[in-house]
Amino acid sequence: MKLDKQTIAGLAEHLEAAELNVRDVTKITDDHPHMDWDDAYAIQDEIRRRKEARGQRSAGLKAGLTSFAKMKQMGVDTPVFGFVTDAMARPDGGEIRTSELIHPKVEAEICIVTKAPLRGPGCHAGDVLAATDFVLPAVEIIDSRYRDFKFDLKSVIADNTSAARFVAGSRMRAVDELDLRTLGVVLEKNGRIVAMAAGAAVLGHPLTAVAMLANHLGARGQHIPAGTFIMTGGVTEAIAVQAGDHVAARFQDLGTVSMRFV
Ligand code: OOG
Ligand code: MG
Repeated sequence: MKLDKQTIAGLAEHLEAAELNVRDVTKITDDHPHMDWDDAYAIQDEIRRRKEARGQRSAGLKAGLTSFAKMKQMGVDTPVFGFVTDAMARPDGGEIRTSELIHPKVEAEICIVTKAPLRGPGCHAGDVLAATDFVLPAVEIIDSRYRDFKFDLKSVIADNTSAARFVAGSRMRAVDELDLRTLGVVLEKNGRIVAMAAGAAVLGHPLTAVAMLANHLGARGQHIPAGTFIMTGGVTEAIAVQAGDHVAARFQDLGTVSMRFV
């Protein structure tokens, strides 16, 4: 760790204020070029603590920058991990208020819920398969607090990996009924196809992202508990949306997740 406790708390407050006031900020590594990975996750942990102190509950974990399309779009090469809370959840088919967001983008994600704890290091996709209760689809609405989505990995980790809203679908399937590599996803905006991919776009197999998350937590003395909802990361590049847009993500075997931006 390169930053002291007070600086970490100050940066968490700074980034949360940007979120709550719907105002973008410059990336924090501009002012703190020496901050390290532990500092970045410590800032994210402090943001989680602040949200929980205000009564929000953890609703799950997320992996991000796991697909080659997303890594290319954002110019990075390593996945990142974050969390979502109950306050970020929106119903399938519902409305998302853009006045609460800076510059939202949508991404289609294959998600799981675990039925057994997952502990790294040494966790692999097979362990994740054995610990998966069911698979479900979701759309994540990301909203980087950084101006023009311009960030580096440490800055985006501190900013809870741009987490803002998410909409989970209601069709769940057993993992052994699906081939998550060939599972197709079509993302539509206003009835037009804007992106498409198969599950293999996420690190070759979406459950690899969960194994990486378990290994990441294991290195920090934490684990993924049973019953955890986990988003494995956008399968395609993220698509910008604005008020008036209708988005539908059509997942092979998992149904459609839709929402309207108002
Ligand atoms: C970071 C969040 C990435 C995903 O699914 O790839 C993410 C960003 O692109 O702003 O959630
Ligand atoms: Mg995402």
